[in-house]
Amino acid sequence: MDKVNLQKLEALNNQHVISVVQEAIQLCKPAKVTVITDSKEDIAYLRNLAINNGEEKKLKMEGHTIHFDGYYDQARDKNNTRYLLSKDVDWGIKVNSIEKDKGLKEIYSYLDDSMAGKEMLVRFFSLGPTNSLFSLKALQITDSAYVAHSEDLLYRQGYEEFKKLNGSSDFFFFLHSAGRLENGVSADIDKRRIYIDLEENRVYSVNNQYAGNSLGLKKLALRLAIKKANEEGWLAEHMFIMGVHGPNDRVTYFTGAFPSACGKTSTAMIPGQTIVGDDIAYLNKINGGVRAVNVESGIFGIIRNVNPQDDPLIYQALTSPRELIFSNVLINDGIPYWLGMGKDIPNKGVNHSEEWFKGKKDKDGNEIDCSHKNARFTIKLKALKNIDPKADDPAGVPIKAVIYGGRDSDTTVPIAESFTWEHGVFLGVIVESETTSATIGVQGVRKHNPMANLDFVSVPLGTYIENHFKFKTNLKEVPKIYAVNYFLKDENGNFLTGKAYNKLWILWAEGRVNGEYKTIETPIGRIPKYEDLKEIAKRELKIDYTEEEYVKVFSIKVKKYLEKMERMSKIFENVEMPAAFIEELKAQNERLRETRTKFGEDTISPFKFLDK
Ligand code: GTP
Ligand code: SPV
Ligand code: MN
Repeated sequence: MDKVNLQKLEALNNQHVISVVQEAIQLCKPAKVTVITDSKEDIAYLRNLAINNGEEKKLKMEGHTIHFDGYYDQARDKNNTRYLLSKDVDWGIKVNSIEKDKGLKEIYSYLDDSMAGKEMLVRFFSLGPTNSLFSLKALQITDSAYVAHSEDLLYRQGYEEFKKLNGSSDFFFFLHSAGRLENGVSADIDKRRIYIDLEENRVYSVNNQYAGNSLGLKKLALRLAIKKANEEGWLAEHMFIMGVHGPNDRVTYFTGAFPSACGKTSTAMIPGQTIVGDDIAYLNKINGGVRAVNVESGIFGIIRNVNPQDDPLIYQALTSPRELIFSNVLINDGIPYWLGMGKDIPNKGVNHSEEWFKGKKDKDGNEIDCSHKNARFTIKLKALKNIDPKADDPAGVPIKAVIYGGRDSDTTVPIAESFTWEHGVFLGVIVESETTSATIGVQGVRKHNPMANLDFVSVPLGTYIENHFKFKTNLKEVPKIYAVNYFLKDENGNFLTGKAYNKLWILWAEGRVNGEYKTIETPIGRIPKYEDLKEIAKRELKIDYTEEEYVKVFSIKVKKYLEKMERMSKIFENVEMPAAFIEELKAQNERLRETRTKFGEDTISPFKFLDK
């Protein structure tokens, strides 16, 4: 490290920072080390480096670049993401782990020399707004200028924040190397590893580039944060935060957890609302109320189906000059194209499979789409016109409602309100989702995904859930909890509710939180009355919402729900869960059984519950 860079490190007055950087240098043996501060010059250096080393290429439009991840590095690699644990643990969920000494030895061997001939970048960030009680500090070391640049768009700068540590070791540390590159992408995918050391608050990641694997601050930091939150009594969640805009300029803040690729960004972007964040939130109790901050300050969003009709604001941001990274889309003549963009797609170009032409097949004989289904864009939140004015508020925003959503084609209603906080936590625990392209593996398989956070849970599941139940303690105002489902399908496999309808459900919930609308009590929770949805649909969507549509999706599929409860009973049979959960499961089961006996039907129209 040269003198200038060393001075930048020393200015932080933190021996812990100096030693982890030194250790990383000894291990990875870079040709050069560059410390990036919060200065404009340092950030600009990084941006140019990504272009100069070929990790990003300039596109026609000013500020736009394209980055490709390897063909087999297009999503989170759950199999090779492991906790380093000194002893076997039973967390009540499948824990992907490796014995610590063995794991460290393995990953050190892959990191050894990994930066030979390359430049090591040292970056400091704040997870959450700066100057905030909510926020955590994170140190990222990487040899990928794309990773460092992405984090610059997605997180708040933290070099100055690190000075406030006063020499303490209270920060997360992420060491990443893309490993050996071929044509600009990680070549040794078979040696891709992401190893998490919960005791040291560190993550090592090697031989990968896809952001979910490489960017320490995203899902790797979430895993570390969940453990910390559990110990300290707050929540670290896979959640969006949004301002929902009701009548008379009323703004009510919601937070919502959906599994990957199941609707966080699309909910936070519902027309007429304002976005605080779309992926990761920290929730704390302050003065008897729940407040939340967006851990991030940008969006690493799914680009598929972003088009002028469905996502006008994102589309506008993606098609005007600004700093923006496209990943894994098709490039033809310096212009990006992707699935579902609502434009004719050229039949050749360059994409994540390198030179691409329509009909091209991969090694396994599968036809390669023009862009990957999990292709994404990276922008700052402030690129969006609907950014909420409080998006950077160090005190967070006051949360009045929490939403849990899955991807369920045949059982759960579009929206239901929980009877109590405990019932709401229960609804979060029983979220199921059909798998998507955001993780490597078969798609469309129904998987249990408690709080949409299963992939990132880093403590025993029972402890994690208990922390949610306990969160209510000392709250003067308890947020309402909703379970939503945008993905019901008809007999022919077509979605029953279009994306536009999501606005109905959310605005109904906003009304409920503010004391409006009566509900229909069903065994699975309180659902909207037809006339209220009809009124909101008329007012907000200018459509006539028909009774037929309503009955189709809000009928309670008692048989299907009972099957779901059976799946849950099985899953939790041998898991140590909080008593409150076991009670809720029992009560929900009983309510469903009684309902089936009373009505003698598998599917019950919502109107029938009115006559009760
Ligand atoms: P991550 O960034 O992976 O955490 O995902 P996310 O939860 O933010 O997912 P996002 O909102 O980007 O949605 C993912 C995909 O689901 C997109 O391709 C959307 O088009 C689709 N989608 C979102 N909302 C709806 C909906 O209401 N109905 C249908 N049919 N598809 C939807
Ligand atoms: C997700 O998979 O939930 C994402 C994308 O938001 S990534 O953070 O890259 O995993
Ligand atoms: Mn996510």
